[in-house]
Amino acid sequence: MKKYAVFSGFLGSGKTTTMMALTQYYTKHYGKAAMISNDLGEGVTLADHRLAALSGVNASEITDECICFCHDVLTERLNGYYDAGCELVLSDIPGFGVGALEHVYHGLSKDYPGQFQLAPFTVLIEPRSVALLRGGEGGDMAFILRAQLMEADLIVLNKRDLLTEEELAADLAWLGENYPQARALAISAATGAGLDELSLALREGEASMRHPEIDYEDADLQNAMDQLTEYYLQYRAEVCCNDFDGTAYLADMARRVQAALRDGGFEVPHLKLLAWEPEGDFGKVDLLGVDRPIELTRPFERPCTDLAVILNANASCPAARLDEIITEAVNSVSKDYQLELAVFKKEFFNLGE
Ligand SMILES: Nc1nc2c(ncn2[C@@H]2O[C@H](COP(=O)(O)OP(=O)(O)OP(=O)(O)O)[C@@H](O)[C@H]2O)c(=O)[nH]1
Ligand SMILES: [Mg+2]
Repeated sequence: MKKYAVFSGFLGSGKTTTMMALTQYYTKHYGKAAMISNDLGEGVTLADHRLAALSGVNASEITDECICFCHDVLTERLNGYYDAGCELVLSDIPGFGVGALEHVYHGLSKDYPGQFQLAPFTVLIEPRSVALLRGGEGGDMAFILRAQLMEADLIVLNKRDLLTEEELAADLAWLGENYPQARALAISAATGAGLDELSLALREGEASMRHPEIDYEDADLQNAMDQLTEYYLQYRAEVCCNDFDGTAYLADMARRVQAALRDGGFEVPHLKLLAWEPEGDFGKVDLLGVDRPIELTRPFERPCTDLAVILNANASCPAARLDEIITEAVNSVSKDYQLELAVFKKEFFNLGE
């Protein structure tokens, strides 16, 4: 079996966490699996990929380009995995993912007919986004969420650990009524609940290869793209003496960026801060909005002395302003922790350009 599945879904819905959990679950119970993280930064290492690698998952990354537009690179990578015995390969998609069904699934089947078995086109959504849609809220983001769901063959309601049974049933019923073309199921990538159902849905199901009626020129989509800045930073932070609490360091930085973005009237759908010590201990902090609590996704196990840090952000904020905010936060928080910094890579750009 040479099965390939795209995982679309909004920033922070849990695509990477789910791909990591599923790759491991599937490999243990069904057959070898792998995951590919895809994003646009040039010559960068993605926080998502590094997290998967540090966690021991069979993973790789495609950077510089969206897999929508480099089918040769994607095909070569997929074939490499299948040749190595993989049965299922998962990949995500940069930005908002809208259009991935057309560009990746239809594009691949046109350019490389019959080479791969395409699994149901999978869209992840988190409970908070369902609540926004059900409440008729969400601004420009609502258009994107609806367009993503319209592309879905399989809707995966992730983070079910955050819902009561009644809330879960109501959300699934709402998704079923409003997106009847897709099957909806619920999982928690964090606890592992529902991974078997998801494995089987991908293993046994097929892509419908529909052409949903989505207005890709819609002003809300363009507006959201125009506002979104992607930001990549990689640096090394070394303490001058003693050691320090790496988790608190990352959380303080996230808090500082969050406050500055909130004060400026901006939004940050996802800020990722991943750091690791030379011997492999690592920590991760996530921020999913200016009004949401900072998530200590993975605390360090031991005190830190010498960290490699990757910061990736998507924010609705002009690129130059975001750079000022992040640079100020990194410098001032690092100074508080008496850290010497060496920046390796910095890149940021507006997604609409
Ligand atoms: N409570 C809970 N949190 C989760 C779950 N899955 C993911 N998260 C958290 O949600 C945050 C975002 O998860 P990611 O997997 O990075 O989301 P993503 O969709 O890959 O985000 P982008 O790469 O920005 O598109 C992280 O802090 C995760 O730990 C879940 O099942 N339950
Ligand atoms: Mg991700």
